[in-house]
Amino acid sequence: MDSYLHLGEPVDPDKYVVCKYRVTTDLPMEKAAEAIAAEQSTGTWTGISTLDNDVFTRLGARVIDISGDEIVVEFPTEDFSIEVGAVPQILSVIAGNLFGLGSLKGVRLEDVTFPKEILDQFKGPKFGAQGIRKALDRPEKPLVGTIVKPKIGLDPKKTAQYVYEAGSGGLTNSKDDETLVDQAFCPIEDRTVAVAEALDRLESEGHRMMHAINVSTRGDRIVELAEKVQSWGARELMVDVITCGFGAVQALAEDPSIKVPIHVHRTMHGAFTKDPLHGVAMLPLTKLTRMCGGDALHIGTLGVGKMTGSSKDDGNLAACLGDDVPYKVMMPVCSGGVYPGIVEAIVKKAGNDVQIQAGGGVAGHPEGVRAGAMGMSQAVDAAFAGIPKEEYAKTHRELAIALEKWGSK
Ligand code: CAP
Ligand code: MG
Repeated sequence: MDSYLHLGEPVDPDKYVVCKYRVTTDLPMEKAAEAIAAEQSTGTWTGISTLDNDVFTRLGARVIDISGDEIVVEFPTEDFSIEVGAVPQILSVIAGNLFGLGSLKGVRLEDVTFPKEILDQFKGPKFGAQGIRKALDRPEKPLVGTIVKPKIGLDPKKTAQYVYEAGSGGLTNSKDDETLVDQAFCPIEDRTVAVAEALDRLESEGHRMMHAINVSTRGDRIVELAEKVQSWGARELMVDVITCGFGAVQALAEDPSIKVPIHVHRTMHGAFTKDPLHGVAMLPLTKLTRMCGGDALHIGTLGVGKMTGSSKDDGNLAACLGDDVPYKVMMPVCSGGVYPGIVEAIVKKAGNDVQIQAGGGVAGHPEGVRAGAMGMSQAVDAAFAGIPKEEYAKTHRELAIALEKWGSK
């Protein structure tokens, strides 16, 4: 039997799923790379009599490159399900057993690229960034949003009041927090109806806004819940992709009865994205979320906000916006410890095709939610116009108060 090592051969992204892994091991790197290629394709820990040469050659993973602690492994498309868009099976090949291999101290999936044959199995976002912008009548400026805070505890009426104040302060988006779905203190039906009324009221006053209702629930119920939430007036849905699974995003995006965009949260991702030497980087997750139909996805604050780990730009922005895949653009969402003083820094890094949102940075404003929303909106307006925030704050007091309270970067 040949080896899984094909070092120096050209990578063939048209025929193979190409993965980049970072490996920490006491083994020689070739041995470690072979162990990964074997475990994830045709092999196991020992030679086996049932593996013939034909299967090995056709389906065996191929280690194409080893540079320092980074290895490139390509998997033949034939290793993947013929079932269209089968993410669980894809993940068990590219990000499965290898993480538990005792011979490796650490292994991290850094990136993956899929050949056209697999990309074409997926539909991508139904609305995408452009669809969201169109619904909000906001063609160019960054979207600016909030997460209703406290995370849990407000009743439907208070939630709707928060949304109304946020909208009257100029925000284009708001959303449930990831831990709020359908608790007794804030039933999802009552919340959705109350928020819909607040959004209608804002619209009658000339301001368009979306609020994403969190429908994260059991796999067998999520589409049904989303349909109900939509019938109660939701203009956007939210789903926690890691806890619900990529199939949940796909089920919502591909269901013809769902006619509103899907905001994708990534709660729990830190469990495997945060360690630089072990786990899965955000980038593969971003690519898969766009493939599965997320219209907007949290990508962190590019090293500026409160969350650590993969919050610096490690390709996620490009994976949301790039035209190298046959899908609509997915709106990148910068969230986590955002306040007006860091908006300029985020826009400088991310550009204008972004949704910037703040929970504490709105609800924590000394003059309340409406003023907090005004502070955030003013910060975005200043960044969009290229006017330094300190300059803009001279004529915009809500921004000035926010800068005084939280400072800036
Ligand atoms: C932001 C947030 C989001 C984080 C998650 C929160 O609130 O609602 O869940 O953005 O970060 O609860 O922290 P604040 P990430 O604005 O009050 O920080 O998307 O990076 O995982
Ligand atoms: Mg949150």
